Amino acid sequence: IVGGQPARQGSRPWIVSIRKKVQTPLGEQTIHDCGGALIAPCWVLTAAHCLIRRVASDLRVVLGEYKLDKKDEGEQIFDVERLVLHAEWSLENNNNDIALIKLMPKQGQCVKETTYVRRVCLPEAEEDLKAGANCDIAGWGSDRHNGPSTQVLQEVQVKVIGRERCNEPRAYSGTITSGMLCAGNFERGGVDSCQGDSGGPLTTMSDTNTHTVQGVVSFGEGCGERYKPGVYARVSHYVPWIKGNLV
Ligand code: 4AZ
Repeated sequence: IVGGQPARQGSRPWIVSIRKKVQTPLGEQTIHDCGGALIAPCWVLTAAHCLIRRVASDLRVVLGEYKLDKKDEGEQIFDVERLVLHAEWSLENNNNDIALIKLMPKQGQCVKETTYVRRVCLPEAEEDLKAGANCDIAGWGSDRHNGPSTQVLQEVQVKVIGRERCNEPRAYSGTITSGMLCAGNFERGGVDSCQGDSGGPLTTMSDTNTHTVQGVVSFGEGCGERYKPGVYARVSHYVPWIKGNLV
């Protein structure tokens, strides 16, 4: 996250750390790979590009995560049962960069909802966010292009940028589809997602404090540059796909 600040522990209980297992001389460890969002007790929403060259047994999901290098109070850790990538995801143009991870239940149950671990809501199908709408992004990604991951969960507010503007020649020049959403600060830059935030949620908050996942961190040119806002998979466009795959 570029231009952000540490989140308060427990303030984003739906965010997860998707971790890749690695063998070290000390035995098996895991390293943070991508973000995701808990949308049902056994299901995490993330980006398809996070799961390229991965199989379920390579991964572990940590919920209630706050400091990456610490065992935080309220953490819940799951192996992965199944990966579901959008069949029309394209690595060439980043279209349909959305996927689901099914957690492996323990004794017939996945997540136990607590103050540290909770679901986020899905939007209505094709619901549209207005340009200028305030959203939050959060993650453990770098705070600058090519920087390292951050240890403490970071968050920042960004504004939705209309598709027309995001498709201007000085921006993404016609490559932003109806399955994508741009957010950031178009003229100034400085607030953005970055490497390691991929797969994580862009959320909105309603007047009744209900949080809804409207975007999934997908791609961008650099991080925090003017005219090159972050691009997110537009979750409302994929609600039928998501609901149809939660089985
Ligand atoms: C990445 O490399 C990445 N500024 C993620 C998000 C953005 C850029 C790059 C958006 O995973």
